[in-house]
Amino acid sequence: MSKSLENEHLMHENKVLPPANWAANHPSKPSLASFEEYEELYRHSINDPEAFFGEQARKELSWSRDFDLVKYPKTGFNASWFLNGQLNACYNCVDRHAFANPDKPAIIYEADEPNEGSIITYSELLAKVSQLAQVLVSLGVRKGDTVAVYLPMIPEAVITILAITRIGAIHSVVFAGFSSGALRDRINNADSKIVITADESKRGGKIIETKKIVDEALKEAPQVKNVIVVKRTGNRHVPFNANGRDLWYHDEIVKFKTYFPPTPVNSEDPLFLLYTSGSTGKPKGIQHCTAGYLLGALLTTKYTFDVNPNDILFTAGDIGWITGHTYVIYGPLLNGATTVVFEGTPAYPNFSRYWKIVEQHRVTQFYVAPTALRLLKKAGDKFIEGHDLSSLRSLGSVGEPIAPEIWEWYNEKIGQGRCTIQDTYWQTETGSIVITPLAGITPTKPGSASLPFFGIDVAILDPTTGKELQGNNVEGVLAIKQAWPSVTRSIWGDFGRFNETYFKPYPGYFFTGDGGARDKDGFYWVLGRVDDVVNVSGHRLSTAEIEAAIIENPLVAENAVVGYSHDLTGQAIASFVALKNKNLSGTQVEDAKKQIILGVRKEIGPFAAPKVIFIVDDLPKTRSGKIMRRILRKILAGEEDQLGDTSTLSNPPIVQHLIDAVKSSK
Ligand code: 6R9
Repeated sequence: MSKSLENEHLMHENKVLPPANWAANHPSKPSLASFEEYEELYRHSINDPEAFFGEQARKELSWSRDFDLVKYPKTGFNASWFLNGQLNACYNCVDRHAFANPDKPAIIYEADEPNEGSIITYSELLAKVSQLAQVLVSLGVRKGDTVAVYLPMIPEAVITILAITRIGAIHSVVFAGFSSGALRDRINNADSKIVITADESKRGGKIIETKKIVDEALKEAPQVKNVIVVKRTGNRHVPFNANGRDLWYHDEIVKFKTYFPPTPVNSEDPLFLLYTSGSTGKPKGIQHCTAGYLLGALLTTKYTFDVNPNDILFTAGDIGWITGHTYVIYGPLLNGATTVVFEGTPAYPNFSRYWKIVEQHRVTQFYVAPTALRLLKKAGDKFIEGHDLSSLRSLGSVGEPIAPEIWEWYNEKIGQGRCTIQDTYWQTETGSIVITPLAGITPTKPGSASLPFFGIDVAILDPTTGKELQGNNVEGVLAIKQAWPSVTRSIWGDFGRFNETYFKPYPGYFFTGDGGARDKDGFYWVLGRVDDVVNVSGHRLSTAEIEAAIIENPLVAENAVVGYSHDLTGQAIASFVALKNKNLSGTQVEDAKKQIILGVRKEIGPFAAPKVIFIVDDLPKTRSGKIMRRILRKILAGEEDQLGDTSTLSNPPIVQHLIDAVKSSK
């Protein structure tokens, strides 16, 4: 078996132990005492998930009605958790901490411009969410309704999300980097009647015309009744529909008192939707439920990063993605800790920004995507020098594989012998981290996400037969074989597609879409997507969705999009386009390329734009007309001698044509 392992080199890495003095230097008490304690708890969580999670749920969450049963049915993925229990997400994140520690900072807002931020205590947060909750009620929002959120990284984003949950409504956050077209589709798919947004956004010193994008989206979203607009920049020229549709956030909240009781919801009631990309062009509204998701967010934050109530967690991810949901908002607040909400970029005003924030606020846990680390490593270590990073205990990585040399750099330059690295593997669908080393506890290997979290029973499957590969030193696709509390419950409005996507490919397992390996020590390695999902700077993109945007261009006859590896962004997008008119001049072709890029920016967002476009005569297709993207990927990687089986190609000469097209553009 081991002979056929493509990634055998990974299997020889040795373990790195956490720094010897890690526990001794701990300001209070680590969440777990030893690796053996993890192993014992892990075994218990797998052998008796009901006992394990039942106990944790009662201990960690506040319930307005206790649950009768931990899980039903006992087996299979179509399970419900904490049956007949009732609770409120906002109460668990805010009220209980506001009552105990009213003056404790809940949010440290670090604005795009240094020194323009603010601090919001738990009691202030309770007042603000209460006020906004009443605004929503006054506009007719009820339990079970969806509310769209299109906001930059400002405290109002957190307040908004929590206010929505306070009344039992469902938030549907759309990443503020998405274009009007993508926003419109998500608002319509979720049937949201209220949108909460900002006048403008500021990022890296640049202004983004957020409200204008919303207005454009709403031209084709007739069900939207109201838009609540947060004043971020206060630019007086921002379009505002004064005949009742648009409302200024700040004018509305002051109409209401500063306490409003939370609405208890059932454990399984949806908490939020978050759209993500899959193999097809249509984004999926991943639906998470209340109790199971909250428990996953709480436990993973506490044990992965060793977050204690006195800690200050800085997750440098956007609330528009799952990392922001779980580790900017829910995880830290559920634990009663302090969360940093950072509006800017790692490069503004210079490459020291993250380290300045860490130093200034005495951040204890820092969590970011490798793409930012690659950028900072390249910028040079002088941007780290002189910054006091001694408050840090745990450094997290998320969203894409972290290359060993970046891992080493992170560990050495930022960790400085005091921290452990948490390479956390998980997905929008998993709700919270599923494979990770635990801070100060688990030995690590640069590039490996290491071992599963409590309740996560990982399997490596043979991709063709679907058979589970037993033992160590195995490679295949990554799957999970038991339900756990925070796994997604559905795709919004499409339970059929949900089953089809995650449970049909390998019956009996939740299929992640990633390749994976288990090495000689039982450590897991994530080997990238095996479907048509591309990861650009930690953003998850569907090639089908980009292709659909490109085909909208009237000049385009056919196109195929693939990912290729890129130094800075991890992967980048390449698009192969066959134009309808094959006789365009050089400048006309260049114009067409520009238009194609503009089209993608408009339909999806700037982050999805192809990095390179190859204009070709035709695409490699099977006789039944399917595009063979594998051939395009191999040619781009310079592996044209490893194209594999090309006998099904309907147009074999196309291969040389594609090779020439790629070579001539280099
Ligand atoms: C949390 C998040 C999920 C996809 C996932 C995988 C990739 C995430 C990773 C990783 C290697 C890690 N991914 N963490 N790959 N090592 N530590 O990113 O969710 O946006 O849904 O993306 O990201 O390919 O399937 P999401």
